[in-house]
Amino acid sequence: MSLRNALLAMLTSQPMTGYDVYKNFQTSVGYVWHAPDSQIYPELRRMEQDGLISGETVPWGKRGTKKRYAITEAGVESFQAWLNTPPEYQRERDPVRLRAAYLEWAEPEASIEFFTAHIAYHSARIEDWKDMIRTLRDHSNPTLAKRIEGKASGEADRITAYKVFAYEGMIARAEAEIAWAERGLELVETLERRG
Ligand code: VNL
Repeated sequence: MSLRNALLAMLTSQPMTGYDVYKNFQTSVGYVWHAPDSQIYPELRRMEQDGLISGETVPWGKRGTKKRYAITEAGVESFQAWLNTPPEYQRERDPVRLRAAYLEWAEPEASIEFFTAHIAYHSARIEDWKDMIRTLRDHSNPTLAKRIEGKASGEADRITAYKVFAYEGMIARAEAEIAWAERGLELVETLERRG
């Protein structure tokens, strides 16, 4: 269901071919909802069958054609119904905390490696998200640029502010992960000190 909404989000910016959906996805909403092309193309076909998007055949190259998807009225309604309904929460399935809970079984070196990798992963993601915030603020992100094309500047600011806010949430969470992993390194140091 979430992938479907992420794809509807893409098509609220402009009509696109499947390939353009895929490309735009990877440089926008894919930063908060990762999905490979093997999920995107079949889901677009199902969404067309369900009437949420409509595929129009348009000329392509010398003699070819391609299908361009546009969100339908039913698609917009479904997207808004989702946004106007509170989210459903899934109970925890957290591989990192599961592992942390049993580090008494691990080699201390492996525990140190675990927390160090955790810090490196989240640090890298923070950099990606900060870059994204920059390209949202300066409107150079191609998906956002299309989305705000022809819009009054107040409306463009409103559209942009929510996207920036989403990334600020991602960054805040990653910073908390890093702080936690740093405490984990200290804990391993304290608990596994030998001799
Ligand atoms: C959009 C553009 C969304 C860039 C994004 O992430 C993004 C958009 C949610 O215009 O839909 O990073």
